[in-house]
Amino acid sequence: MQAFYIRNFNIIIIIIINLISMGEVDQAFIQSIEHRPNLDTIEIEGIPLIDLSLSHTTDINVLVSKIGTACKNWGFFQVINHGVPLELLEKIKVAAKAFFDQTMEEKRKVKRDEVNPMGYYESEHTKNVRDWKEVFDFLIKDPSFLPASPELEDDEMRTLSNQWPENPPQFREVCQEYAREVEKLGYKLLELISLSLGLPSNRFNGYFEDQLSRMRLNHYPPCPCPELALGVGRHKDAGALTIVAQDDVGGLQVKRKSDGVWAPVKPTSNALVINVGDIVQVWSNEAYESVEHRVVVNSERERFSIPIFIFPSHYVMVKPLEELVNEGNPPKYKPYNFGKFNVARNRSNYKKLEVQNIQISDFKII
Ligand SMILES: O=C(O)CCC(=O)C(=O)O
Repeated sequence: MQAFYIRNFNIIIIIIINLISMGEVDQAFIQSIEHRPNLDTIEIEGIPLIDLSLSHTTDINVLVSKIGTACKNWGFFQVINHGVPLELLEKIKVAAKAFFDQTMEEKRKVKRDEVNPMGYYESEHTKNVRDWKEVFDFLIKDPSFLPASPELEDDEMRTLSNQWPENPPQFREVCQEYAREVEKLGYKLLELISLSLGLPSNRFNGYFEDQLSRMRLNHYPPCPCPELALGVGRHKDAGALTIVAQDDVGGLQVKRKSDGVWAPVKPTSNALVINVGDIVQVWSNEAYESVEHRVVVNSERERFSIPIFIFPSHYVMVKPLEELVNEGNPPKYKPYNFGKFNVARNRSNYKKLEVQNIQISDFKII
């Protein structure tokens, strides 16, 4: 009986603390109960760490097989000896901090909006809940071209171009140099993924001639109610591949395929985090899956992360690859135009929609 009272007392205290925190924080940040994070520290082994260096003792087939297994079992892995110079990795983290440390007035000089979605933004929504973060986005290929609207019958295109801040000094140069190096890694990984599917290494090359890839700097400030909000809400990445540099704070979590448990991606010195996106899921006809992930925040330390999203050209029709489908394994997705998909998907970044935004499951053949 006493235990019953103590348990209920604890629950009431937690509810009161949550209500006080909710009072401090805009309701737009509050996740619905089923999506709130459990902040207990959990140690989970599993997300593979793959060494990309090919010494004379390592057979390329061993590497390809490790990549294939990681894509199949997790959709996520980390890589070391990836070829991105470590000093550059350090420089980009310093540049990110220097940018976000500026005043709001300074950052808003390069504020993005629905018309020009490249630049600084502090009120992005994921799955219609506001994220506890601020971001700076830029295109790898500048300018890039995108459909003007998601409507299929509308042929109008629009031009996207980057906005660069005057400060901090060298910010643009460091961002662009880092992006160039990570882009090379991205294509190398796509080659390994292609080989792991039994395809020629250059199978995906033609899809990226007018790539819409972009890089993002994420800053997650300390949050007074980390049990109620998320740095980025649960989502899957719409592109082919994502490559993330993270600092040592931790917070990225992956929904483990085997049991749906949220598994932390442990910060690992000098490593980059890789995840396959929706496009690889469709190309591979679900041999590989784009896995849901999210970012939890904490009340003490700010966190920085730097993803590069590898996106194909706007005119690419994404569909299961012919070589990977047959009578026994028919296509699981209807073809869709990447540019139109991307435009539709980005609509929910700016405002809370009443319904879930477009997902690749909308193209699934049942
Ligand atoms: O912060 C991270 O580690 C990942 C960020 C992420 O998932 C995103 O920006 O879409």
